[in-house]
Amino acid sequence: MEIVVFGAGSLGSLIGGLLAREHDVTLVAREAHVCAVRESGLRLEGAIDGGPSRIFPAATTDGTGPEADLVVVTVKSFDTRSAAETLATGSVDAILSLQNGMGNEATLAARLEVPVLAGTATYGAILQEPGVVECTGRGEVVLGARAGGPSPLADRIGEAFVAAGLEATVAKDMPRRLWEKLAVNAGINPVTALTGTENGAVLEEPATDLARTATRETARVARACDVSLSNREALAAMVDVAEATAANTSSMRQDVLAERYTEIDAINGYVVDRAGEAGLEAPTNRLLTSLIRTWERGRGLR
Ligand code: KPL
Repeated sequence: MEIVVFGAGSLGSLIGGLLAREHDVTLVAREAHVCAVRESGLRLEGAIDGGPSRIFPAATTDGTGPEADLVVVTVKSFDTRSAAETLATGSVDAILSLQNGMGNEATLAARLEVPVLAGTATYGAILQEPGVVECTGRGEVVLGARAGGPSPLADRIGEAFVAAGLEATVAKDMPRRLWEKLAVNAGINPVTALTGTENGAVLEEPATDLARTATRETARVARACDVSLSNREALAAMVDVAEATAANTSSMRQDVLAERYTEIDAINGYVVDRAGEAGLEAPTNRLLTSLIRTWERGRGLR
């Protein structure tokens, strides 16, 4: 399968690198990373079981006019619209969003005439330096039709992921899966970013209260949006991911460390907005959103 990974930062490089063991992969990434991959290949470190640790996917900074069977979109949620505009210049058969936050698939589908699948990824990944990505926690990719239900296309893509050695599941309940992942990120990401800790810190006192409350609030808002996600299910998912990626630096903490704009609007900010529409309060998500936005404003990022 010809696959383009659009926005190959830490997670995109890990997924793209694993896929490149079996498929013809092109990474669309920043210049330094592209130069390193072209020169010496992509080095995969950490929790990858077996298989070559140095692989040679194609790499480019220019995502215009892509031609592929599949584009895996891994850009930050706030870059989704511009990614869609670039992807519209090419000829691709299917798009899979593997991004944090909500609303990415709708943004892509509104601008593209190809099928857009929804997905979540709970692998922990860090780009150690250009050309080197470390897997800090083996998670899984879940993908499927964005409105839910069966999808032969999702089945084919799921098989392609599994053939490359990725943990991948095809789900018929993607709206619920996306809310569950949102609940995981709402608990882990801002708490680890604000406290400067690894994901495992949300399993311990005192951070655990904050993370659990944000996760529970998210599940409540999901139910108000007609998605069947119990508090227990959301909490179990958050704890599972925090355990599996305990040593990982969450993507939001990576953004804060690099003094970059974060995905707070598409994660906790999204929860606050949907809560407001449903006439609910989500005070912990509101507090976490305000703190991260204040940090962004202080750095001149917002
Ligand atoms: O999605 C993640 C992120 O960091 O954004 C998790 C799964 C929490 C892994 O760190």
